[in-house]
Amino acid sequence: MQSKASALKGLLVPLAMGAVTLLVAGFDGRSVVQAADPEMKVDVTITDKGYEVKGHTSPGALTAIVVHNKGTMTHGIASPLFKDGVVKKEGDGTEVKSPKGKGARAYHLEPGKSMTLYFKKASHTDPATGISETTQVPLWCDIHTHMRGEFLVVETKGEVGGG
Ligand SMILES: [Cu+2]
Repeated sequence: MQSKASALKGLLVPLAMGAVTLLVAGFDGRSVVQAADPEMKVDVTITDKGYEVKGHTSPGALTAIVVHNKGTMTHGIASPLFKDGVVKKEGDGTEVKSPKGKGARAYHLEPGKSMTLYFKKASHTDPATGISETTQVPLWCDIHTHMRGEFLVVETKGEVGGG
C-alpha cells in the first residue's frame, strides 16, 4: 500500500508541472523553459542619483530587463510597457498593481536587490506610412519621477534580412 501511495505522489508532481507549462504556453505560445532563456537583455542599474540603462531589443524578441537597485532606498521601475503585461517576473521585486485594467503600474525593489522582468514588444507600424519603426521605451522610478531612462526596440525588418 505504501509503495502505491508514493508511486501516485510521483505521478502527481509532473502532472502539476505539466498544467503550469500549458498555462504559460497558452499565454504567449512559449514554454516555461523558453521564458527563462531570453533572446535579448536590457540592464537597468538604479542608484539614488538615477537610472543607467544598457542594451536594446527587437520586436517580438523575448527580452529580459535585469534591474539592480544599487541605491540606499527603495526604488521603482514604471513603463507603459507593463500595461501590456510582463510574461514573467523573477527575483526580489514586488508588483504594484494598476488601479484599473490589467498589467502592473510599476515594480518596486529594495536596496541591494535584483529582479528580472521578461516581456515581448510587438512590432510598431506607422499608420501613415505602413512602415515598421524603431521605438523608444521609457522607464522611470515611480517613487522619484525625475529618475528616468529608456531603451530602443530596434526594427531590423528589411535591413538584415529579418522578418
Ligand atoms: Cu527611486
